[in-house]
Amino acid sequence: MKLAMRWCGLVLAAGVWFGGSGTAAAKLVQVDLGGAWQVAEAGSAEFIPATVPGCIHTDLMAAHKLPDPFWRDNEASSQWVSDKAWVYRRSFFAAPALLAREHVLLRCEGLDTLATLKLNGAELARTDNMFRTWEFDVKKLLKSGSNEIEITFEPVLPFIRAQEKRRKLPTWAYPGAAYLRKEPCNFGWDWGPTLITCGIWKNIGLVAFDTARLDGVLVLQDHKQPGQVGLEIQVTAEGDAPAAQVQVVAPHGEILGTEKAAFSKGKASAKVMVAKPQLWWPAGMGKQPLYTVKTTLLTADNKTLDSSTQRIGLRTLQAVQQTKDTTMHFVANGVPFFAKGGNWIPADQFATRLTKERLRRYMEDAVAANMNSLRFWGGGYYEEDELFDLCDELGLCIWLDFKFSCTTYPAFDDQFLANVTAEARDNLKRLRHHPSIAVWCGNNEIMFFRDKTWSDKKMSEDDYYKLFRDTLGNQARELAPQTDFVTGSPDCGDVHFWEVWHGGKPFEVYRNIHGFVSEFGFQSFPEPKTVATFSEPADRNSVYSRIMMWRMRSNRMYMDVKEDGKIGTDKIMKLVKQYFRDPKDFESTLWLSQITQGYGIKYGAEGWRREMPKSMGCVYWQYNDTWPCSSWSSMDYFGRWKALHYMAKNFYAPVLVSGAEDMKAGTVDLFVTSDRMEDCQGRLTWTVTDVAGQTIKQGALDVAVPAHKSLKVETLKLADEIQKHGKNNVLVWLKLEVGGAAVSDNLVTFVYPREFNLADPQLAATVAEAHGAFTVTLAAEHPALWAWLELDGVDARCSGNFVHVTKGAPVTLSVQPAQPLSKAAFQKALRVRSLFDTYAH
Ligand code: BMA
Repeated sequence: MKLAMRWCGLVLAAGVWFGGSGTAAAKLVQVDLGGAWQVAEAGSAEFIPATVPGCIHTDLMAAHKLPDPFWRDNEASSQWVSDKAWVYRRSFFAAPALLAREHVLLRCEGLDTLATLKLNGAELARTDNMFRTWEFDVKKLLKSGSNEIEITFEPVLPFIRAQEKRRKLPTWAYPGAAYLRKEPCNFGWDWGPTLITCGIWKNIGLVAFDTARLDGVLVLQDHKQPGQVGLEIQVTAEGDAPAAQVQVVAPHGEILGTEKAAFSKGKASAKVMVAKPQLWWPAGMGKQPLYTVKTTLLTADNKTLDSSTQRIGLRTLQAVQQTKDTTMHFVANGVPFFAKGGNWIPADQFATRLTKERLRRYMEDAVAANMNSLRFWGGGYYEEDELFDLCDELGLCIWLDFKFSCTTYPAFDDQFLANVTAEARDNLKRLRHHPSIAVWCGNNEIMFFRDKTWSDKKMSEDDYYKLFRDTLGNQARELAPQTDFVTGSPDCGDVHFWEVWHGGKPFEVYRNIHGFVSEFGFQSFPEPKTVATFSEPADRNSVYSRIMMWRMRSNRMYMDVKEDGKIGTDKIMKLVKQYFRDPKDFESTLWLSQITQGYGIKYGAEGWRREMPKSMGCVYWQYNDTWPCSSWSSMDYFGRWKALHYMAKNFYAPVLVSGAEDMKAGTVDLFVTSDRMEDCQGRLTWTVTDVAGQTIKQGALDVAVPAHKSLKVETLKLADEIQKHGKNNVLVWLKLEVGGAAVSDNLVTFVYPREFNLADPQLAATVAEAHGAFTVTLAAEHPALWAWLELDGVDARCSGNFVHVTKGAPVTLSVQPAQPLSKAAFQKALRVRSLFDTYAH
């Protein structure tokens, strides 16, 4: 594995590329071989245009040979694609100067997955791991002038079936897939389709160099002395380089130090002291200044052989595992903090069509919802460099799983272990400098498949520890020694709590567990606009229509499983009706499922934040989607915020006001919870009304809000009011102001919302416009609960949504349409509704 890509191909004429002018004889050169390729089924002469990086499905779609697999049930009729072998090819030009270099390599940063490579007709190599960077010596095979490269991808199912025949691996996922180092959820998951890709999914090109090149740069930080950070930059090289030069540049461009170090046994080490360091902090705790480390490999007469650039953050960041005295928690620069976030899954089944812009928006939306952490879950692929760059810039702390999930693995096979070792080394070296990485984690949920010995359900603990704790752990400890490593999730004191969704229990059981909750979740349907992208109008008569249920994968991990989606749909509907009422129509069902999901996740999240430090993390399942579907996500495939995402913005607020109700005692304990770095003073106002909105009682108190603490500040005794008005007729409205500005509000009830006999709230919206930006003020005569707005036919992002409005307490939201709208068009498109509108009256 080499450092981050520095492709520098020059285009001369269509389809002809070369690099290396021959003048800077000693410097490493890279020639990009991405771009326009051709692809055909093996044995066919009918080549179609292909794009590299890319995959076979997107190439076939672009050539109109494959209808959109996301439309209705097209997934089923798309299966032929993965049953075939596909040949990718292109020609390219190699200049004599390039061939004159000492070493000329073909470098493939990602081949998905069983590939045979040919250069000018001769077989070069076979590969079997999509997560590795493969490099091959091609100096002898290359010709001066035109060359032909051809990569054939074999279908993977016959391979894994043959392996399974020899020895079956107990699994929750696709049978046999664990034999192949390929994105596990590509075979289907309980939220994603079975669309098995192949192709050149990352950069490909030639690398030519003389003498030596960089192999790795490890930056070690010493924070022990106050007021300074000592950096030790360890450079490793391949070949015989005399020296390395290292330069450290401050966030605003000032050069802090340039040091040269000689190599000894393939390693050079330079030290730079950073005085008055600007520390990198998680989002909400401070800024994210990024320093630059520039490393140059030098010849004896100071000519550059190779160079690389890395952005780092000065910080310590730990994942402290659970002990009998403390719960698992994160610590940044010595400050323990509550991790607030979600679980990230691949954001597209066809990963190569993700753009940097899409990734940026996903990460900005995490910060917009007051998150400071994300878990990059183990069933996907090692995420893009760009994604980590964004997390570095935004202060999102990453729990980074190695890509092993929900199945046993053939740890008894030494070849498999060697393959995995190379994969781990590639990805550790690629990613380890990112300040956002809080912890490397060996696997997702494989501890549940661990037993004394192998059986038809489990793998042996010896093999489990050999693979996850030792093989992966040893690589992590060697290559990223300052980042914590844990064997698995939940195998380090974190909690995956599935009693609600998979166990059929009510949301209240969230209050029975504590700790660092790294998975828990409840599903909802996507909103109408998203449903319309994959369905015909007739599919939208019920969430039990065949096409709606096609999108429900709980209990149906991959296509061949004979389950039509009814089990999962029933699970959503059961809690919708338990907490709310029967929605009156299809659209109301979609929205009410989202309100139910948000209601439940909020219930858990607030409880855990309230009891910090007993609980120190809430990372819900799941943040995003891989295609338009019903799922646990808070944001759908198109990035549309579900009700949960808007609610997360509130329940993850830096300073939270919340209430814990006790129905039996008729009390509400009021809490303020702070993730701020400084203490502050607040004013907490509470108002008790009936469901018609009439005030029964109110009060206010000044509260001290200490940094990183949660405090019970008051107990409201409402037994008399409950007695008089009825438990289903009492609402407790909370508002917290700091420095005169509202920072958090909340609503506490003593019964499930289904028991409220709501009056028509007469919800009304007033629109104001300034320079293309809109504000909408929602007002109501009676409580409008979970009031939300949307624009017909136009996407919009709101400052808040699914809010509670009542007489005398209007709510103003800013709304940014995705496309420019006149005020008249905005008003025409605007729709406002609340819980009341989802029921038949
Ligand atoms: C957990 C995750 C995923 C899965 C989710 C919902 O086990 O790790 O594998 O999608 O639950 O079942």
